Amino acid sequence: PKEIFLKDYTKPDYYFETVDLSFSLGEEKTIVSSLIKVSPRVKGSSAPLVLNGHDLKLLSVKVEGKLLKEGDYKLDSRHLTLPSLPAKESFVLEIDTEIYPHKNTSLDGLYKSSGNFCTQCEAEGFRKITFYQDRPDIMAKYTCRVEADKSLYPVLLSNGNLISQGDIEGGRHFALWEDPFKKPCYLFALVAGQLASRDDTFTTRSGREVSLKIWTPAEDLPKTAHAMYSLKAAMKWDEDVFGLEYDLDLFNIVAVPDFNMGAMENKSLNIFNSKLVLASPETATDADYAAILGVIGHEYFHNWTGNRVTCRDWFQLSLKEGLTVFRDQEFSSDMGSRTVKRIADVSKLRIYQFPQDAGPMAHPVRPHSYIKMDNFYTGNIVFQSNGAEVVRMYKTLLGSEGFRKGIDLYFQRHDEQAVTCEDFFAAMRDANNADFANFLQWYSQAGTPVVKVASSYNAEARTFSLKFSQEIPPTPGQPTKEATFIPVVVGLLDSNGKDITLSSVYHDGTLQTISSSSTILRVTKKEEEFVFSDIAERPVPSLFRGFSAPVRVETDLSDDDLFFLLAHDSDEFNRWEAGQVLARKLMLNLVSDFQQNRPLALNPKFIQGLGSVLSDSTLDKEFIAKAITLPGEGEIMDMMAVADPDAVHAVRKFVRKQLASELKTELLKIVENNRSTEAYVFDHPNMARRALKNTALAYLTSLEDPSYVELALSEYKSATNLTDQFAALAALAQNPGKTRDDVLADFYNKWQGDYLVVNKWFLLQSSSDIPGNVENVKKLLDHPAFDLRNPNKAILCLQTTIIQVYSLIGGFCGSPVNFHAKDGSGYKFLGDIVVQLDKINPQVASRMVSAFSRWKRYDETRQALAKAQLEMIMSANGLSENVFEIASKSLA
Ligand code: HT7
Ligand code: ZN
Repeated sequence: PKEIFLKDYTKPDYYFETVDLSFSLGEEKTIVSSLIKVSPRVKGSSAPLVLNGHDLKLLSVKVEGKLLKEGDYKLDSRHLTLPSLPAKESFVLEIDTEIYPHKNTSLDGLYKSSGNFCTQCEAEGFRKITFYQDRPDIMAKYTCRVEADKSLYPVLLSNGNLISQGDIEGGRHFALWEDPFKKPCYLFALVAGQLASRDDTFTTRSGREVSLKIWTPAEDLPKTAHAMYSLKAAMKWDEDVFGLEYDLDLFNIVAVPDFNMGAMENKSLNIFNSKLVLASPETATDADYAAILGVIGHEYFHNWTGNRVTCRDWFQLSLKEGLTVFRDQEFSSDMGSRTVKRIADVSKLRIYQFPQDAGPMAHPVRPHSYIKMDNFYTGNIVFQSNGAEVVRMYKTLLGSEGFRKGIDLYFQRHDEQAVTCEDFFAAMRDANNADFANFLQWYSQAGTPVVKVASSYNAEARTFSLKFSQEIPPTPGQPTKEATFIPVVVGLLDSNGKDITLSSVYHDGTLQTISSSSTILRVTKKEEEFVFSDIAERPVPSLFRGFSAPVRVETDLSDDDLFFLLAHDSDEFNRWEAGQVLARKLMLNLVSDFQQNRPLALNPKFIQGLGSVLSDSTLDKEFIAKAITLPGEGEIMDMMAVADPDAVHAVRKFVRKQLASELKTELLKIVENNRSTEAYVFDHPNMARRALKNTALAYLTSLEDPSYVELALSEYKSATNLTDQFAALAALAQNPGKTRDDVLADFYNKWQGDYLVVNKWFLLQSSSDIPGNVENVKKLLDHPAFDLRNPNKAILCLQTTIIQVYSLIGGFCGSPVNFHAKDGSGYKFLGDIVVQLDKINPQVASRMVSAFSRWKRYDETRQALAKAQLEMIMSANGLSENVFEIASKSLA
């Protein structure tokens, strides 16, 4: 497979001005006709026109109405090349192709989902529809005529405005769509099927009435109310916060059960994985409701950040994704609790992004090369979290107003253009006359910077000094790194726990006056010192407030300092962070005790510290739930020289049980005081209440005390919504035994008709850390609701493969103790699945194979076992480029 490099970017030789597409959809085949107005970049160019095409049957090519004969063009398995073209300012190219959507299990290009046609073109799926210059800097105005059997496909949708529709002979009908805005082909979309819509309207601030439609099978319509609420909230928020208004009269969302990712921002026709649209209190949890809000917002926000202004090439992915993820994070913060959202986002960064940045797939925010672009869409539902952090740093440095000025200038300069990350940087800089020093390094260097901070207080001089040193570990292809620009938001606490009003800070020969309780230190060199003056007593520094830069921080703060911050910091994020740092330190020490067969004992101060957070009624309840949740096993393993899944698992379980046992009275009170019999409401106070109650319940149930098991069973039975019911189920499922088996069976019986709920049931079991879970997961593969091993059935019923694969296999890899079972059974299980799955869906298979990518972090036995699986995968026949890229880079 060919590697593509950013440094090789060249402008296209030909631009496409207009594209008229016509689809004749059929059960056995679909005919796609395209008519493109082409104009050479340089007048009189004699360059060949190279079009991408994959799995297409070429029917005919015409240039200026003249049919080309076989010798007039070159066709290989990936390209159609037209060597000689008219030396005119523009000419018309017409291409007819035949494709087979019903056989397309890759869910890339045009495929069928539950009998309906739908498309996914990002990143490079359009080339599976027709021959085209499939690159985002080809921006054209499109029309799309869709024709299909009327009874099978009564609804025909595409981008833009509906121009005309009508019946044609043979029981067929058509719809003609026109998109008035230029777009790259990855934003093209088509949907045809039996769908009903929930309709609403939104009036923009300039008075445009936009018709909003959410399309699903008719029986699911009642479950789209929250999605519609989310869409309207997002439209309003984008006007209020970014001054961005919707630009067409119609906005469609379609929910499909079969989708490789969360959703897709196609112009005016967003396509969603059903799990991110459908919600009712009985079938969706608070987490689902929150994800729907965030992802509906995310896709809508792309209308400006991604669609109106798009990427010049795929290396610039962060230009749209980093910015749009940042925007959806801000949206969700404004709709709920800012601190809690920040904690959740930073946790995700630590779980998904930091480990990736330390492994063989590490790449900068703007990668230098790729084999398969799809492999760069990593993370969970939301990827590019590092890119979002980079955008957040602009805002931290410029303040809200300065950031908004930068955004305004960006749109003023680049509307309807395909641009680069430098263009965004330049807009931010120019709009504010800002000095961003070496900030651009964030785009080009891979790896998570490690920042060490040493503090010292000089009582005589009344100064407090912070010395920073930064280092970015080597990553593949980048053995050495330059210093980068790290904004450090700092506050200093006095002995009462109050913020000291900072008056001035001395740095690099200059004294800067401040007069506020926190300030931003601009750390731009490998080593740098900042000295605060007029500090009356030794303060406790609160560093990187709000997680002001995506770095790993190592400080010289004592445990007492950290307990002090946990109890007093005015920055809530840093209160949580102090608890996490303490927990990580303490767990790492216990891991070493465990490895050396020393008895485990939990520091009583830690229990006390968490205990006081637990009973602090002034704190937000969801914040408390987060504060008493221990760092995950992956996070602890990430800090070890050789990751030891068994030790980390045993220690985390031990700490949880100790906490539960010592704090049981408070935990029980929390469960009892936070029940509600009221109807389900999705708002922050209610979600926070449920989160706290269910976290407490899980702690108590972990004790395996019959009275708490009874309590969890009664919570399970009396629950009036899925959030509470599923939380009680999960609490009970921690402990192997009959109660677990019975309650899991009961839940399946209740929900077997709802595949989204059944997928949660799969996920709960596959990600379970109960001993020997590999065997249970294998059994689940035989469950009637699971279909991976029958590709024919899979084609008919894709949802049972794709979503369930995520639930079952993805969940399994997320349970370190079972995936890394020392006998290699977890690795073998995944290896076999990857080879099988790669034939059905390479994008999903490559995401699964990434679970092996950090195999070198484990002991020799595990290394050998994982390596053997990677080698086995590499030797499989007909391996996809997607899996090849991950497996080969992992082995390198
Ligand atoms: N921009 C969208 C990315 C996406 C995608 C990428 C590769 C393969 C399949 C895909 N489905 C959607 C999604 C987003 O930004 O949320
Ligand atoms: Zn996106």
